[in-house]
Amino acid sequence: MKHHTIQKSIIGIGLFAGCFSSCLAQENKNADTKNRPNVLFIPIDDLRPELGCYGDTTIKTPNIDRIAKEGVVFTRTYCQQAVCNPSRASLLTGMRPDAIQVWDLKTDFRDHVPNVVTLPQYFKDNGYSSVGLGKTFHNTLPDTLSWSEKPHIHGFPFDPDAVYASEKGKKSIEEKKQHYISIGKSTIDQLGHWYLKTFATEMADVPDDTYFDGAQTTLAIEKLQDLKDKKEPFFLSVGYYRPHLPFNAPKKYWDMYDRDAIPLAKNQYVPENSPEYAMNSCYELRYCDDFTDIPYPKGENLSEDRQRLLKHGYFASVSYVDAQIGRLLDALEEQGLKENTIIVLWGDHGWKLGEHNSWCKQSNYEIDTRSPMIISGAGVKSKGQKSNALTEFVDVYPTLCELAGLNLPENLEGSSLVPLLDDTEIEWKDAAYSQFMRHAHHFSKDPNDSKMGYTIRTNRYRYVEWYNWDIERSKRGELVARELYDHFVDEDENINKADSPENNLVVEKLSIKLKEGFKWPSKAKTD
Ligand SMILES: [Ca+2]
Repeated sequence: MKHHTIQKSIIGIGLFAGCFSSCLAQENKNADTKNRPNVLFIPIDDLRPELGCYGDTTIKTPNIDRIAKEGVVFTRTYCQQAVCNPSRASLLTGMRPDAIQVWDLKTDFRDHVPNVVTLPQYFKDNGYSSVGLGKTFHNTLPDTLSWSEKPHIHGFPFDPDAVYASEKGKKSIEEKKQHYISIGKSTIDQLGHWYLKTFATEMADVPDDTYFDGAQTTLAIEKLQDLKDKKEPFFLSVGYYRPHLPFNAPKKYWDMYDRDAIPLAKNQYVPENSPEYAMNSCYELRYCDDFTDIPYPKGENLSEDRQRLLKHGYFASVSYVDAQIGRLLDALEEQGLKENTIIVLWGDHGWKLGEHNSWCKQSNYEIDTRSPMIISGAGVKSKGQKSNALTEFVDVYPTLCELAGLNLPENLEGSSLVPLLDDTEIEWKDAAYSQFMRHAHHFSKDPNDSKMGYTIRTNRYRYVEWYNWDIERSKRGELVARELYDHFVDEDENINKADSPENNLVVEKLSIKLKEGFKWPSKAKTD
């Protein structure tokens, strides 16, 4: 049996990344470029692993399931931080959030690792046409260096995640706009569009292409034809905005579900004995005009009607995106590109739909860190299989390099999953690592009270260590809390058992493993 325990250093390697990768690019270029496989890369915003191919029987995702039939569904893949920008920046650089120092929504990884070569950029440097549609990197940080081409669709805002098409929705936007004008405020983006968000959901009887995800699929299908004609391999990313809030989707996808038959979350309470800052505040949902009054996770439950509306909207949004993926797959087949194309589909983190009495993402819990990932198509031997191996988003970059026959840049922190794509049963990594930075203003009156939680997931346990965090100096302070969840008896992570004396030895071992994984000095700095 092969055993992979690769956990490379995560500190101080970013600066070297650019030089090393460009040297490698030249070496790769000299090899045969034309016969390399294409990559169809499908990031889906806020998609949690509740899909037909993951065993769910309520949600309808026949097209994502089509991808699964031609590849491997990874049932235990973990993002490195459960929120868009750090998760995506980490996956796309192949480096962990601490190495690129991206832990929030505003930091550009190039501020800290300016010369790092991203995954699409590396393929571009190696003779690929690298085309980025929609959201691959975080909305406001599209990283133009990564792409040969980064097309946008005329008429949509720069960040087309909030588009309203119903009369009610359009009226709400117009009223908000007039209000902003009346108080001398504007939210006009770089393309001259107003960017406004109002309601959390919209059921509009409109064609798929009225919203951006449909429109970009039409463009992607045209691009496939262009890319085929170019006769060089392509890396095409089609990044979907739904099911991120607002859950605005055409009516026909809402009509696929009986709202009253959608099951609600079983564990509508925060984990027992957990620190307050471990849970998110649901601010993203509270930002929507029709959900400003929602309770915090430690408060009451959201009414059943409102829970059902949100779950229905989320499911409709997932099925809307699934249908667009079906159009893409059909085009790939019609163009004769299917045989030589690798497909990677991933959601950037999990999402809570009432679990832990919470909504949205942004925690270290299983429900937020566990993310969907399917690798399918060219070069994947185990078709229609599931892998229960502990895998991480940092593994995507080296996997795609190996499948495409490209050398691995030295700075990558993950392991190629190709051995698992060949045989899903082999022994693999014994732990996956994630983290989350909690800004003080979400839970404390003290602006210097921010925390960083580091977590490790093993076959049996989730273990978390929370530290004080100095945001200005990006420095870890003292350990302030621990959490331990035993998945053998508590798979939903409802009872923190870190302080139970019978777990002392387990906690001690997991603490050592956590520090080893994050490559901290043996005497952790606590200044
Ligand atoms: Ca996201």
